[in-house]
Amino acid sequence: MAATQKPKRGVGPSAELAVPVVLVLNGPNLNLLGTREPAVYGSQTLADVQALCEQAARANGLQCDFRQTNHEGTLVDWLHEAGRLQAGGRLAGVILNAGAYTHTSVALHDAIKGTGVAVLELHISNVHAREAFRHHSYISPVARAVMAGFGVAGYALAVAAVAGWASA
Ligand code: CA2
Repeated sequence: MAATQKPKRGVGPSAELAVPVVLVLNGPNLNLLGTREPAVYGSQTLADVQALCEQAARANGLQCDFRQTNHEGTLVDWLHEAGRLQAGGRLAGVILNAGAYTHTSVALHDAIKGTGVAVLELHISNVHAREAFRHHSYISPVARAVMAGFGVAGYALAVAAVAGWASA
């Protein structure tokens, strides 16, 4: 390959390494999706949402890394990991549904600010149409974008939006 040629994405032995990653992080209780409160969160399970994200990622030329935890510190660690991916030029962006930590966590705010990671804050429900305690987010001031109220279909829309960041 001539020095002026750019390596082609998706070609060659390290092709998978060259595909930008969309990291989809889910916080507490989202493992319960599809089991209760279908009027608020729909009837699809988290496994269904993962399949949706993986399909959207493939369609948009991204590699999807989909995770869920009930632990705040684990989300902080994963944001730090995202920061290292971003520094290595491998991260398209993070889709973060921090669940109830959205409304409580200074630690998540600091992790996003401290790493400079590009975060799309996502909520399945329209948090602004719900209880007052869900109206404030510690994530929004440090997020690049915010989406709420599209149901689980919002995850696929979010993956497409993050793909736009990667190619911008
Ligand atoms: O709308 C969202 O995506 C939320 O982030 C979901 C969180 C909630 O605390 C936020 O205010 C808004 C809760 C996730 C819990 O999901 C469940 C799903 C089914 C059954 C029980 C909980």
